[in-house]
Parts: sequence; structure tokens; C-alpha cells
Amino acid sequence: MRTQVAIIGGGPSGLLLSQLLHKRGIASVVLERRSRDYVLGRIRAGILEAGFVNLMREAGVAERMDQECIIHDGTTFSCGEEEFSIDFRRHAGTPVVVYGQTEVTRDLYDATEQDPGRVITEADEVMPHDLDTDKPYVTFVKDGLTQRLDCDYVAGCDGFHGVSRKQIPDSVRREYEKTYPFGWLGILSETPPVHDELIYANSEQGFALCSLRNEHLSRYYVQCPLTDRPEDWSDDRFWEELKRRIPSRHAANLVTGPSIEKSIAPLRSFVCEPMRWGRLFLCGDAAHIVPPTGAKGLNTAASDIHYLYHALLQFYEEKDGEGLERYSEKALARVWKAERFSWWMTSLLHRFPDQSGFDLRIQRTELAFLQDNDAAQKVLAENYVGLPY
Ligand code: FAS
Ligand code: PHB
Repeated sequence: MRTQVAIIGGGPSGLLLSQLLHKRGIASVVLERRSRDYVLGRIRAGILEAGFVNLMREAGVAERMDQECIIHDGTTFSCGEEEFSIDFRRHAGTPVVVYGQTEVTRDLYDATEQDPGRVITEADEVMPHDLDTDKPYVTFVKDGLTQRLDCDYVAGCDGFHGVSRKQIPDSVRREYEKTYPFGWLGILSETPPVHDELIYANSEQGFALCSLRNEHLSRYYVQCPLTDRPEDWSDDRFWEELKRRIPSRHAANLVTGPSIEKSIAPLRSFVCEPMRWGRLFLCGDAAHIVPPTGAKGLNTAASDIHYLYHALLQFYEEKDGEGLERYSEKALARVWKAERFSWWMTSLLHRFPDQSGFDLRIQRTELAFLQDNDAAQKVLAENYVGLPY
């Protein structure tokens, strides 16, 4: 088998890159180790930056998103009973879009149906080879048969636990990491959202987030100890704890119901440098992870895809390798800004076990300054809606 771009990983990064290249006549093959249904069963991100929406439109897969998404012009922050809203349109000139990662991934998989063979699911033992030569290739096992895919370039879109990042030699690869002493317990419930904006809540009991997927499907999170397991949290316990952490006027309006998904995600900040080695280009969670507090995980994967897509266009259409040479430098510049914002939002809103009385006063003052200061709100809004690519 031969293609121009071999893509390891059929999550949103890999599928979006493949679909964008396909629209411009550049051949790619996506090698995904799980089944399509398994990938679509993951409940993850919910907020899309305008840049992501534009990429979906350029990829020709935005029709359902444009019909079903919800536009949010701002978001609400609360601290105990205090609450305030930050107006994205006023401060940053654009809203954000509420449309779940599951739906994004579904739309991208659906688009490949007209092009069978472009995505190979349940591909085992995927392994890139000769990345530091001009003839890289990828081997994999499908239905018990070992196969070889020759290519010009390899996009490592295989997430944090994939194989791609480890192909960069230890002597070259530098990793930066920060772990947080808590996790997020998230539930999905077929109930109407509690508010017409997201609520990011700082409370004495810890962080909570009220989000949604649509008018009939809500997504809620509470900060929890890393030692907790989903089975430690009954639905009743979850709802009672959420009500404690959000302002009482919202708690009174909260419609509760059975959870249809319940999971705990650990929080981590992580960056791998460089994001390129030879013919290998890392994208998305394969290269970086952010705590979900700033809704930047999926959206930072999108900016990587933007840079790599345009670099590949420049190479194949103009025979100019400049974009490929500068990919890592350009992608990392924006990655680190997303890391900063996500770390700052997490520091602002969560209870940390070692927080002193002074730390708590500073956190509360930071929120009060955000509530009262236009410039502070503009900085938050510009980061939340997405810095320019
Ligand atoms: P992904 O991990 O989504 O996809 C990688 C794909 O590669 C997977 O399908 C995997 O099966 C495949 N793969 C792995 N190893 C392979 C191999 N060896 N061979 C072939 N295929 C392989 N972001 C937000 O913005 N908001 C959120 O609320 C949020 N919540 C999250 C909750 C959890 C539990 C997790 C883990 C992440 C969350 N994220 C959130 C971040 C998440 O949305 C990621 O940023 C997003 O999935 C990145 O997409 P990909 O880079 O495609 O990586
Ligand atoms: C979500 O809806 O899953 C979501 C929204 C905003 C975040 C994190 C998660 O910051």
C-alpha cells in the first residue's frame, strides 16, 4: 500500500486532517486501533472555538453542526453566591459554539463513507518506521495480516497514550509536565441545562462546571479526589454535591435525572517538544494535554491540524517545504498559550489541598478583579474564544 500522508489515530485530530487533505486531493490513510463505535463512545469536549468551526466548514463536514450547534455569547463565573457573566462578543468579537466532540467525530467518520479505505479501524500493532529517512513507512496488523503502508509523511494523531511521540529519540525529545491533585467527575444526563450559559463555579467544597450538549442533554462536572472512582458516586450524591457548589438560585432550578455516562478524568498539563522529528509530525493529544478547565484540549488539536494542513498544501501544491520546517515552532507557540490559559483557569477555580488562607484570599481577589475589570475580562474572553492561528 502507498499514500502521501499516513495518519496514526482516528480521533478528531487524525480524521480532521485526513478530511481536509482529501478535499484538496492529497491522499491519506488513517490507521485507528479501535472500532468506530468505540471511538464515538468517548464523551469528551463540548466547546468549539471559531477556528475549529471554520476548519470543519473548510473540510465540508459542518452541515449538521451548523444546524444543531448552540451559540454561546458568554459564560458565567460564580464564587459561592456571587456570580457574573463575561460577554465574549463584546470583549473578543466572537461567540463560542457548543457541539460535542462525539458529534464532531461522528460527522468526520460519516464523511469517510464516500471514500472507503481512507480510514482503517481496528488496526493493531501500528508502528512507524524510517522516520529519519525520505522513505518512511508504517506497519500494522489488520485481520491477523501484517501490512505495510509506504508514505511521504506520518502524522502522529494517536493521543497521549499512542506510539508516535515515543518515536522521537530520548536525546531529542523534551517533555514538560504538571499534574493536579484532583480529578473531574463528569456525568451526562438527559435533562435540560440549568442555565443559558456555562457556569464555572468556585466554591468552598471545590470546583463545579455546568455545561451541556444540547437543550435536552446536560454535562456536569465536580472536582473530586484522585482516589475516587465513579462507583463511589451515586447520582443522588452527585446532584447534592453539585447543588452545594453552584449559586442557590441555580441549584433551585437544577433538573436532576439518571446519569447516562459517569467518568473521572485526571487533570494534567503536558507538552512534548519538538512536535516534529524527520517525516513525523505530532498533532493534538499526542503532543500536548491541558486540564479541561479552559476548554482548550480539542481546540488546540485543531490549531495543530491547521498548521500541518497548510504546510502540507504548501509542499504538495507549491513544492515549498517552509511550512513543514516551521511546523513545530508555529504549533508550539500557540500550544504554550493554551497551556498557560488552562493552567490559570484551573488555578483560579479549584480548591488545592495545600492552599493557605492567603492563597484562598488571592484566589477570591482574582475572581473579584475579573468581575470588576474590563481589561481582565477582555484577556479571558480572547483566550477562551481562541487566540488567532
Ligand atoms: P484522541 O485521544 O481523541 O484520539 C487519538 C486516537 O488515536 C484514539 O481514537 C485512539 O484510539 C487512537 N490510537 C491511540 N494509540 C493508537 C495506536 N497505537 N495505533 C492506532 N491508533 C491509536 N478537551 C476539551 O476541550 N474539553 C473537555 O471537556 C475535555 N474532556 C476530556 C475528557 C477526557 C477523559 C479526556 C481523555 C480528554 C478530554 N479532553 C477535553 C481533551 C480531548 O478532547 C482531546 O483534546 C481530544 O480528544 C484530542 O483529540 P486527538 O488528538 O484526536 O486525540
Ligand atoms: C464540556 O462541556 O464537556 C466542557 C465545557 C467546558 C470546559 C470543559 C468541558 O471547560
